[in-house]
Amino acid sequence: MHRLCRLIPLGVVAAIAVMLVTGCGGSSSSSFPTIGAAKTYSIADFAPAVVPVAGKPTTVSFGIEQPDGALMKKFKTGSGPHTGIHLIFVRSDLGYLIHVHPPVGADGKLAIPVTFPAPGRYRVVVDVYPADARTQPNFQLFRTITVRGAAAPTVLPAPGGSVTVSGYRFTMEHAAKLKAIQAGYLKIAVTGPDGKPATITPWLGALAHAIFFRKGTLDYFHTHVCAPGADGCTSILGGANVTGKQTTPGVLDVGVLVPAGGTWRLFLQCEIDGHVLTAPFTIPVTP
Ligand SMILES: [Cu+2]
Repeated sequence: MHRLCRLIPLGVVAAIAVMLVTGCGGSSSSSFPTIGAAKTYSIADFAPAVVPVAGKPTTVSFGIEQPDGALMKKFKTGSGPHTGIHLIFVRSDLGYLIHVHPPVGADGKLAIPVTFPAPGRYRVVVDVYPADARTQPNFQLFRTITVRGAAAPTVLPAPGGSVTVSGYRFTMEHAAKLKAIQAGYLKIAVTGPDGKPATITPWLGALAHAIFFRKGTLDYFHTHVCAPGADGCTSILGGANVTGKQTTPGVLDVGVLVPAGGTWRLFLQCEIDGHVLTAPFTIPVTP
């Protein structure tokens, strides 16, 4: 079975609308039916909206309210990366990213401790994969969290180059000329502290998670690099799709398929030698 990830273009309401038509009873022919508000999926009981301090664990909790008002209790399961709930926090200047998968309680409540690295305003992306997805495999809901304190602004580096994280070096070896809504690839080589190609271990169902946010609007796109033979690694946007792969050990072909031009930041996440590493790059995309 092919499991595909359809990422919703930003600005589109990430929900299935159920129109309720009321007021149709009776014999009067003079009144028009009243159309109720569209019922959608939404985040319920989100807490906290304000985090007291950076560097200390804070429990973030919420539920996914369904159109019928009940909390969603069943999420998609399986071996690939496109399952359950991805909970992602990105600071509004694209300086920091957190990516976790909160466990689902029997009552549908989700809670997970999160340690924010620095003060500032964070966009919260809840990427939901319902168990009974019919029309689309996933959708996203959004919130904002503010971590108290003065935020030192992040200056995004120039595109390309290298990033060293905990002694591991990520080098952009080739960047395609990227255009909005067209699949393109970035070749990123990873070496260990010894300078040799790194051995990347699958983490959360993928060899690497490529999480993209657009500067300013904080539009979101998320794709994966999978081990050979793994399924559920293709991302679709409009009529285009992209599947990342590891060409040679330690070299990742990361697929990019973003909905709009502008400056994007790629947060490439993978596990090497027991460490989960996040390597950020600046990615220009023409409209
Ligand atoms: Cu992922």
